[in-house]
Amino acid sequence: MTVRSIPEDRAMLCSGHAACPGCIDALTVRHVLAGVGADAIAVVPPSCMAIIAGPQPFSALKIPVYQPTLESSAAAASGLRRALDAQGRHSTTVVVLAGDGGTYDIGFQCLSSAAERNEDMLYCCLDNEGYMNTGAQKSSSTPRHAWTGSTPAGKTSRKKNLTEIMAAHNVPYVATASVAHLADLRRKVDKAMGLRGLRFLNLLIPCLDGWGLRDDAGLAAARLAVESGAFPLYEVEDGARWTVNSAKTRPVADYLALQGRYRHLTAEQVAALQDEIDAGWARLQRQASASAAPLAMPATPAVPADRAPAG
Ligand SMILES: Cc1ncc(C[n+]2csc(CCOP(=O)(O)OP(=O)(O)O)c2C)c(N)n1
Ligand code: SF4
Ligand SMILES: [Mg+2]
Repeated sequence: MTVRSIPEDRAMLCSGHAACPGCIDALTVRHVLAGVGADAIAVVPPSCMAIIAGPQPFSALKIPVYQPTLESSAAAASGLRRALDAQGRHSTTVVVLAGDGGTYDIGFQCLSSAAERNEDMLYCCLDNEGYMNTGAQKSSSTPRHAWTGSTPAGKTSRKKNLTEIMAAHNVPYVATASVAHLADLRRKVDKAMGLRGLRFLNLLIPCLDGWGLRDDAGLAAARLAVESGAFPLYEVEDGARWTVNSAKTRPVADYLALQGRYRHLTAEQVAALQDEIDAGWARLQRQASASAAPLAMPATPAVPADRAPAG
């Protein structure tokens, strides 16, 4: 068995789903759910993933799906967790599959408070850097200078660094990942599944339509995002131990050139984006080297006794 193969009993996203042809949102979720397994409930707010999962009573997912409002995924997941625990179903995973608009922006308040309470859930942000299923409007995840339907001259502010914000909540596990680096993604899902408490995965999903990509360029864009350092792969345990899992091997210009949303950029704007990425990369390296020192933070908060797995 290779990391690419998914046994039938772990294939939780079926064919016949409604993703745009070629979109790696579906591929990403297929691999995330292969790591999560059948004993799970998905929380899917309005987003591309809600469309992909399908309209009731139809579903492309083999696990139960709860669709909350756009702003309430982490609160809905907290409630489901408590209901499952009250029934003694401690081993059932609550997995959130939300977009960046529903996570960085409108759902952030309840995500932050769920993180503060260390609610036991796997929260996955499917980050396509915009409100894509409603026609590609900007979110606070959209990078500077990118075209969107609501920033026709390019976005003027930078991408919010939600991964670092989540790490600052000192939850057990926070990581970035991409299906273009599949072994790393599957390892991170497995690692998250081995922990309790709030685990947050930020997954980059190049949007074919919103980013101006060819139908077969989703994986290439994801790979270039990592290799240019625009979307570095890293993980943070207990808010304290930072590990970088990728290398920065090419200029951001290679990544930008693939995408229609950056077609209007001047050479100065490309250079400014390169400077921004270089500064972010240097900061990440400093975090990783500083956390190689002995731990100053308490270790992973224990799951409260009344919510500990049975047996
Ligand atoms: C309060 C509220 N405002 C607006 C909407 C309309 N709406 C549904 S999905 C969506 C976009 C969500 O974007 P994101 O979370 O990034 O998911 P994506 O579509 O990009 O996967 C919007 C604006 C809504 N459902 N609820
Ligand atoms: S709108 Fe973009 S992110 Fe959404 S399914 Fe289509 S290609 Fe994928
Ligand atoms: Mg989005």
